[in-house]
Order: sequence, then C-alpha cells, then structure tokens
Amino acid sequence: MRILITGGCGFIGSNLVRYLLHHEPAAHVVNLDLLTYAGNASNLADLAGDSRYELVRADVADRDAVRELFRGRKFDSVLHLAAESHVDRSIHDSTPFIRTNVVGTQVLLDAAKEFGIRRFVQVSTDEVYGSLGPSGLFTETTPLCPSSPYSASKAAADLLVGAYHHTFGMPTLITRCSNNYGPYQFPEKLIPLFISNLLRGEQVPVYGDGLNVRDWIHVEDHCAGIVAVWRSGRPGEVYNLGGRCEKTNLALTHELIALAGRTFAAIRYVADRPGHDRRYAIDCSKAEQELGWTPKVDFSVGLRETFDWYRAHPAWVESIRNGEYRSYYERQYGGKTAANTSVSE
Ligand code: NAD
Ligand code: TDX
Repeated sequence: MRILITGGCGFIGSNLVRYLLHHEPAAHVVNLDLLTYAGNASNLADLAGDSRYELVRADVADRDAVRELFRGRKFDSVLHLAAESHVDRSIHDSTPFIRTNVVGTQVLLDAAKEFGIRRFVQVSTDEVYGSLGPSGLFTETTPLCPSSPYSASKAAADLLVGAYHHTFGMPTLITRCSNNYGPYQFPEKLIPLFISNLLRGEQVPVYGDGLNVRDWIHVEDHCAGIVAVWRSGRPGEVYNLGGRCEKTNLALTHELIALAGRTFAAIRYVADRPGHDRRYAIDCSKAEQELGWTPKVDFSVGLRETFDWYRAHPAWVESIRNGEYRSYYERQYGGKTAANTSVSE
C-alpha cells in the first residue's frame, strides 16, 4: 500500500513518516517535500536505504510535478501536511502561505480526484476556529473564524477539502489539532525556541503579558490521531485532536526555565504578536468516542524528554540557527541578535 505524505521533512511530518512505517508494516511511504527553510531531509536520515521510504523534492503547488508523481505511482492514500506553518512569518508576508496552503491543497485535491485516491486526510489546526474567551472548548461545529493570515489560509484549505467531498464525493477527512511539541520542531515555535535559547544562556522572548493559553499535545499523540482518522474516520468528517493540557505561555516558560536550571531573569517581555489569539482549547471527545484514540503522553514527562532531546542534538539546532534563521530572529525580535540577549544570573 503506497501512501503519499506531504511535508514529511517538517516537524510533524517526519514524526509521522516514522510512526507510520513502524505501525503499518504494509505501508510504503512517498514523502513529497519542497525542503523549504522548515524542511530538513536529515530529520529522516535514519531511513536512508529503507526500501519502504522515498523522498521526492517538489512543490505541492506545482500542478505538473504533482500530476507526474501521481501518474507514476499508485497511491492508496494522501496524508497532507505540507504547509507554511508559522503565524509570525504569515504576519510578515502571507504570499507563500496562500500559495502552499491554499493552492497546494487545491492541486493535491485535483490529483487525488483524477487518480482515484481512497483516503485524503487534511492535517489542519485548531487555529481555524479563532480565539476562545476564558471558558469553553472548540468542537467540530464551532464556526471557522481565523485570525491570522496563517490560520485563514488553513481555513480556506479546509473549506476546499470539504467542498471536494460535498461536490465530487471524494473520501476526504480533516483533523484539527492543538499545539504540538516534541523532537524535530523548528526552533521558531515557542517550545523549541525557548529551549534552545535557554541552553545557550540567552533570554526567552515572551509576547505581551504571557497569559495567552495554548492546549499542548505531544507530536506522537498527534501522529496516532492522524493514523486513527486515516484508518477509521468517516469520510466528510472533521476530527478535533488535542492534549487536554491548557497552559498559559508564562506557566510553560516557568517549567522550561526550571528544566534548564535558570531563573526568571531569563524572561524578556517583548511586543505582543499583532492579532494574538488569547486562548485555544480543544474538545477531542468525538475522536475518542468514534476512533478509540486518546492523548497518552503526560505533559511533564513529554516536556522533559523534549528538553533532553534538544540538549542531546546541539548540531541539529546549530545547523538551523545559522543563516536565514539569524536574519529572521533579528527581524522578529527587535533587531536583538542572539549574542546580545545573553544574561548572567
Ligand atoms: P513545519 O513547518 O515543521 O513543516 C512543514 C513542511 O512542509 C516542511 O518540511 C516544508 O519543507 C514543507 N513544505 C512547505 N511548503 C511546501 C510546498 N510548497 N511543497 C511541498 N512541501 C512544502 O510544519 P509542522 O509544524 O510540522 O506542521 C505540519 C502540518 O500540521 C501543517 O499543515 C500545520 O498546519 C499542521 N499543524 C501543525 C501544528 C503544530 O503545532 N505545529 C498543530 C496543528 C496542525
Ligand atoms: O517568541 C515567541 N514568544 C511567545 O510568547 C513565540 C514564537 C511564541 N510566543 C507565544 C505565541 C503563542 O501564544 O507562544 C504561543 C505559541 O506560539 P507558536 O509556537 O508560534 O504557536 P502558535 O502560534 O500557537 O501556532 C502553533 O500551533 C498551531 C503552530 O505554529 C501552528 O502551526 C499550529 O497550527
């Protein structure tokens, strides 16, 4: 059974490729990835020589390349993760977000329709629902109300996926997951950025008052949820996936500071993210009841393991923190370079 995973060199994609090969002995995985700044072929270096894995470098929005790939292989299923995924970058420039997240999804849907794919899973995000007040949870029937260019592009893609099911009867499914953490996450997102700064003795930039809430899930639990939806979800349905683990950014930052053995002097409050969503929290009971899936990784255990993973992989982090990353960091965090945000405690 040949499965196309898009974005398999990114954070969740690389964990998913490994998860699928481990849990589905019959699966052969083709990984379609453009290898953007966020894609790293070395995330799957351990699969070199594995006859069940193949990497194809291409753009999901390149219609000819995608059709060529589908024509050459008989894919059973598509697990679509390729995306521009960082909210802050979408605020600087939304152009690649529209191309990859919206046009790329349309191109894939057209190819999946033309070549008769049996299952098409769109990996989406809780951010399409917008922001919550102090109480309540996102359910699958919460209206879409995206706030950022990133979440708007994901919502647009989700609507296309739903429309292809409704109009053409395509066997599409959508997952909407909360914030992931774990190994191989690019250090522009909160947890890997803060861990890598703390390990270098640098400060961590907390946006605004630090009281925004996110619902954290370990990437392994997310991968298990995607596979459960792929195996047993009902076509045309949306499944929320979450960790039932709400934390303010400040509480999470304190946990990371404790793991690093640092003090609160490591925190630097910086200007808030424009349009910053206040709170996300997911009701994932539909996936639990219908699919028998549930998040399993205890947050404090998962966070410690993640911290240890970054500490054990300095070369992986340093290879990313060079080049393009440095200019991004300086633009995003007020011109402060890593070197001049160091603190002595
Ligand atoms: P990531 O940024 O780490 O990886 C994205 C991958 O997509 C990279 O390998 C990149 O090279 C590839 N890619 C980008 N543009 C491409 C293009 N035009 N053609 C082919 N490949 C391209 O992202 P992630 O955090 O692993 O997220 C994966 C998916 O999961 C995304 O769709 C994202 O919206 C969704 N999601 C992420 C989270 C999270 O917390 N990270 C939560 C919910 C949903
Ligand atoms: O430097 C920072 N300081 C800070 O306070 C960064 C990078 C983030 N934050 C805050 C903003 C958010 O409230 O931390 C929280 C988490 O931020 P991100 O890691 O950028 O994630 P978020 O914007 O919540 O989106 C993530 O979860 C949903 C992923 O990036 C998305 O791809 C996913 O869809």
